[in-house]
Amino acid sequence: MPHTIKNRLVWFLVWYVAISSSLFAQNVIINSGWQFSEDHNTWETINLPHTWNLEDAFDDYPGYRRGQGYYKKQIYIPVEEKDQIQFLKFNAVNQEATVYVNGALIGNHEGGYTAFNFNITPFIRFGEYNLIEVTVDNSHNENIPPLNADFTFYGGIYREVELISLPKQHFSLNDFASEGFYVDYYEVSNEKAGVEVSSILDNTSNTNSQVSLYMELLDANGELVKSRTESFKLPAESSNEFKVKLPLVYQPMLWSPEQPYLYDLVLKLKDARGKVLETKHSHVGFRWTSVDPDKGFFLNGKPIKLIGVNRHQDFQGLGNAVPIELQEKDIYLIKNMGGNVIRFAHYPHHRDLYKLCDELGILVWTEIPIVNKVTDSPEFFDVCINMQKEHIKQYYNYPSVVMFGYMNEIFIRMVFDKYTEEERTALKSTTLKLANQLENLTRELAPNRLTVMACHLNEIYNETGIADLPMVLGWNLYFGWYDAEIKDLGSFLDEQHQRFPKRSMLLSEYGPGADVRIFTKTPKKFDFSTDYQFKLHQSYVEQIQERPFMTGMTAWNFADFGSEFRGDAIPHVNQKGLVQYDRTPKDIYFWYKSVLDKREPFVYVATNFLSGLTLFQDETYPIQVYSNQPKGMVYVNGINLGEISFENGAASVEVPFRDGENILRLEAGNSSVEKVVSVHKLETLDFKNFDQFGINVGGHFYFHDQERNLTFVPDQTYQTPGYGYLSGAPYGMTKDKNQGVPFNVRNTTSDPLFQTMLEGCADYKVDIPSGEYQVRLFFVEPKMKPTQNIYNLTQSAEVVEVTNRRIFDIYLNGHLVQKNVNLASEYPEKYGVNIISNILIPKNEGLKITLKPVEGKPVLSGILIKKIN
Ligand code: GCB
Repeated sequence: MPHTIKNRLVWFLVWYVAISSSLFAQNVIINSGWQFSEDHNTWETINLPHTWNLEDAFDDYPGYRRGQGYYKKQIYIPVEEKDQIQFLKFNAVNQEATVYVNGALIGNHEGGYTAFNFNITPFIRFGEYNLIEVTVDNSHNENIPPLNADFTFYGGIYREVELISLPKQHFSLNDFASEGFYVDYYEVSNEKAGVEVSSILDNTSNTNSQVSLYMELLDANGELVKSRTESFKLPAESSNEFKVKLPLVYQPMLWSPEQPYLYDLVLKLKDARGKVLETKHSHVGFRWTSVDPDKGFFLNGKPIKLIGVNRHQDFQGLGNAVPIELQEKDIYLIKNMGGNVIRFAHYPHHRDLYKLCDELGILVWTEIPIVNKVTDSPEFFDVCINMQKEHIKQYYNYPSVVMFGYMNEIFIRMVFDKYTEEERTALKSTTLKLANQLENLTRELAPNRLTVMACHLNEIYNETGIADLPMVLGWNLYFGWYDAEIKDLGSFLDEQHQRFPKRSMLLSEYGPGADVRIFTKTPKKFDFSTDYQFKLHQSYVEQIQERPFMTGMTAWNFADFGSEFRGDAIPHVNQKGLVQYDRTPKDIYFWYKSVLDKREPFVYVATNFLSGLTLFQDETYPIQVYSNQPKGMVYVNGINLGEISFENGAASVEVPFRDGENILRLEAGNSSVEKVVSVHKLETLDFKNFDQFGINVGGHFYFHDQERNLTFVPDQTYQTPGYGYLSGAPYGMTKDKNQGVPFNVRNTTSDPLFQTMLEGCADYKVDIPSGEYQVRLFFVEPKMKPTQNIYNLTQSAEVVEVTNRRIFDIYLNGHLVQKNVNLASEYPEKYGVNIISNILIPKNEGLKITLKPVEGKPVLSGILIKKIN
């Protein structure tokens, strides 16, 4: 090709691309290369999603930084785009954002979980770099919900930022940052179904424009099902709403969890010459829902028990700044477990997750974060109303969304905080007023969805009448954890059903905390054992299954999540997850799979976390096995233990383990699984096939200590030959609470080892043979100033002066190790203390630990003995 022709062709292409690009809508995610600073002085380069609370929300010091953070970024906007409209869209910033472009204030947004956008066109310099600056504030703000809640309010720009370039005629971005169109359905049934689209079309030019809207509905194979074109006049500088119905589809494919059939709705906005200005897509899922106070939930006219989970959005090590790909894995995990519903708690989550719920067939409850209490101010009301508008409009088009909610346990602070009677009355009426406004707004904006709210166990919701507002009433019930006993769930629900026969109810939260490092033969309330977690969930599912009037249940929570003030077995983390904070499933996840997922035979042996199981002499250990089959066969080391029947997806097998590796095999249906379990089988404490021995003093459970890669055995009263205490009693253990001290212990990650302890223990015996040993004793002062956890209704409210609570001397076999140990005054508060010393034990004497009280009662949390010689 001659050089000049080639040059011309290149120039033509450059010109063509420039011209044509100026005609199309474009959307660029600008997540990379932002500058971040906490003080306007030191800046670091970061990528979004980002939060500044990754470390301080998990360290040993109470609180985390709630204040301002500053972000800035330069973006180049080409001169070719000067006829376009430029929008900056923030998908979520927690919790208040103030945005500047080239130094000019563009706008402010309150609320950390919904998207917002600003038209920045007038402030842009085309053909140049433009400076975007965002001041983010996550300080407590009386006018922005949530005011208080059991999760960490990480500050930062934690979802994508988009730069959107639009032709002057476009789908509006000014309607609460929605897509500018809303998909509705008409006459949906087995025989036929119709789609109606309301589009908001903006014309920002100063001349009238003629546009056309081409709409097509494609089936799952991409084949055209229906289409329609409409022409509209858009007056200069106007925003217009047009409703268009596509013709009815006969014999439609319906959407359901078993068959989440989706059609693709395509909208093409064209100019007068037929050039496409903007293209939009939406899922279309034909389905209808209803609730019946006696018969539960119905999808497409058929009853369906909703069983699934709540989900929080944060992830271990990432806070709320979680890449979307990682978040999507949660939805796959939930589907794979057999869950058919997700409550996105307590705020709207990333929109792509709702899209995935459409695709995988999971029904959704979505809500805004008005949690625990409200503020009686017009500003607070305005923010709440605005937030619910954003929420509904931004999440409207997902067919998976069947319930829109707006409040969670809204009276809980009022029940626990100190108020005068007058204040209480006023707060009740303010709360009710706001609830009424939000209920009406939700019904008006989302007429084809169910409204919903979640309450905690208190009569106040009935008495105020707030519980009668939503179409579905969620109860968050923690029988067998914070309240009463596991079995009390059913009778509570029966009583409510009888008293309020017109209400449709859903068990919106339930579940105990569970730590995979804690396992036991004797699960107890509030001990954080995975065994208690199993016991509670199994019974709850049974109790709900038995009650047709219950629409369903959503476990609290899918995953462990960050809650800074908590002192669970892992401090700062709420451990009620079915999977861990990093999403490694706990055993209970697989139990749910065995009861919910009937697609193919499934078997599971719950031994994944039985690390370092130590058994004495003839002791056996009960192993849980799960399956969706009625019967199965278990083998240990090739020996058939006989046929087992699965009830409610599970069976317990007493396994006679041998020392060393054991092979457990489970067969059911045509499925089988083999697991290797390593067990220390001890005849005596002879240190022959082990070199360390640890005792979880004061605790009834095994504790697998990851710091030392060792499992501490449960404590006991002295048994000969063996180990145990001769005096004292487990500290802080009651019928209702078996955690010892429910607080963060500083300077350790082995909190459960410290949290349980013996008090008043003068003598402790361990029958070890002669030799040289290192003995490590673990202590913590239990009288700590608790951080208030209003959810933990069993926590003792003991706030005490701790100095000189207890002073004691430590002896090993009569030899003084340390005198006048005073945990309260020698160490910082809540400090995990190790005292280590070596001892030579002469023939047959064994080890005797003596804590001689000088003042008060001595305490002891753990013993670790290492053989040296
Ligand atoms: C609740 C709350 C939830 C808490 C949960 C708990 O009822 O709605 O936000 O995290 O209890 O674990 O205590």
